[in-house]
Amino acid sequence: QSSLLPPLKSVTTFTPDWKRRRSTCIQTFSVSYHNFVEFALDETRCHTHLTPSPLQEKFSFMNSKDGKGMLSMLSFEAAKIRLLRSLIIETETMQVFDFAVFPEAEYDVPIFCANFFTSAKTNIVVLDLNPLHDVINQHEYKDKYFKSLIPLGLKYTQLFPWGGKLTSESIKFFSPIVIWTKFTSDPQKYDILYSAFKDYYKVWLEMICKSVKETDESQIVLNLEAQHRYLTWRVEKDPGQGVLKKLIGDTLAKDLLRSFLFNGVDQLGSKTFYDYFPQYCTEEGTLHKKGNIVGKSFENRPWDVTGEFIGG
Ligand code: BLA
Repeated sequence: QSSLLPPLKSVTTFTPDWKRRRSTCIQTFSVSYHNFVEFALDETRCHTHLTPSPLQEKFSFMNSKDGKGMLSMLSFEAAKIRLLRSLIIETETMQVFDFAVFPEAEYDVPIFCANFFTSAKTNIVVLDLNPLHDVINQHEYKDKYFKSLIPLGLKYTQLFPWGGKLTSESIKFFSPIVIWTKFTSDPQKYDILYSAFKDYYKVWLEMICKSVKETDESQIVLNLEAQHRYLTWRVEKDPGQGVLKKLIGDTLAKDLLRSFLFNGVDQLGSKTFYDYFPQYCTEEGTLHKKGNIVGKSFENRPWDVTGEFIGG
């Protein structure tokens, strides 16, 4: 009898938490974003030592209110890296991957950003090295980080057509190599997305490894403000907010956004959303919650093949 039981030791020793938990839910997706995080962590560990973030204690695993979905969170710190964090959401009808790495303010290295939403019908993908500073008008910053990456961007943006109109301000947080796309579920597309993720992450790691600590205090302040502005934008405007609130309720969703996903928004600066984005302030002084007043723009890719901005 007992020989028919699975070898308990190997299960507990070698099966990661998320795999054991997931085996209890119905899997209908041909992609698992856990492989993406595992790749990123392994690759990071080849270059630097990762220490668990203090956030890990509070944010590790959560079930959705209906008990049918789960949220898995990981967070780390490392030299030059203020925060590396990952959120994976798995429900019967969707999978979400939100992975970001935020450099310390002494480095003007872009923020690594992978943001994938998968449902039975569609996939919404943003994969980018989000620039800290203006890459539309500031050629120095753009050339420093993106000039050599244009061919890599072209390779993938030819495979992943532009996803269509998006919230106008978002474009300022994107780089000339941004992959912004939508596609219907297709195993082959996930393979390409995985390659793109690996390639983009490898070049980002190279960037952070090569980066030299800034000593000019005024430049550090600019980097810090750029990070804070980015966090302020995403905390307020993340299109995933609605889904998160439905899954875990308003209070937990807000805490997850402010304390985990966009950690630093309450610590790195004191400016408000209105200070950074005054165009969102209505006459009554309330924030436009739905959509935005500038509207959606950029039907087509606003970067040409040389990485020049052509969005007007
Ligand atoms: C849609 N997510 C989008 C869109 C963008 C992004 C550009 C298109 C809609 C729009 O622009 O209004 C992502 N936008 C970004 C990113 C930046 C930005 C990464 O400005 C960085 C600067 N997305 C999540 C999470 C969920 C999620 C956690 O991050 C779900 C829990 C879902 N994103 C999601 C959904 C949509 C979406 C459901 C489509 C809904 C919509 O269009 O409003």
